[in-house]
Amino acid sequence: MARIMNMALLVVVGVLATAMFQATYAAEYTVGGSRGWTNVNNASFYSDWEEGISFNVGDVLIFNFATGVHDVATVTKADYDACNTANTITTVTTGPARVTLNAAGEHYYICTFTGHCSGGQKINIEVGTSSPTPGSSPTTPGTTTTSPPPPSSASSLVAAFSVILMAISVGFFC
Ligand SMILES: *[C@@H]1O[C@H](CO)[C@@H](O)[C@H](O)[C@H]1NC(C)=O
Ligand SMILES: [Cu+2]
Repeated sequence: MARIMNMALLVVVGVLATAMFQATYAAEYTVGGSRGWTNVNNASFYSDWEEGISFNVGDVLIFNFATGVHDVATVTKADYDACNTANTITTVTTGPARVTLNAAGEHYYICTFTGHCSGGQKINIEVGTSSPTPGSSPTTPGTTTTSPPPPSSASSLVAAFSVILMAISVGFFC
């Protein structure tokens, strides 16, 4: 009887740990890396930054900027191309801003401060339909995990926590 209880506990803890790990496995990306979200005066800076990154639904963009000096506006492709700030769809004025990519497709972001977009403070994010990219680690069907570079400290923490939980539950089992 005690052994069955312990086995049940093992299963529950294992499932919980796995669920926690997957729930927090969406990648977080700080746009522009250490330079953050700023007027870079460089037309290719942000497209260079995102080169090689495969964005998936659920991933989070962190626009790192000081409130009142920049902002993040979602715009159409036409307004992105023209740096038109008159028809923004949504604007986040408080930095740093966390923007969750909750739909596949193209997403266009610009800064609406005068001269910033035309100076290169604009980024076009293409979000894939969460099929694993070639070369990523194999996943079980139905999950959306990939191998994002680099893993955020949060997901590492959860991974470590999961391992500890597993170890504890194995201890119960023996
Ligand atoms: C623009 O940014 C890219 C990426 O950081 C860099 O490689 C390039 O040298 C920059 N160009 C200029 C003109 O600063
Ligand atoms: Cu700006």
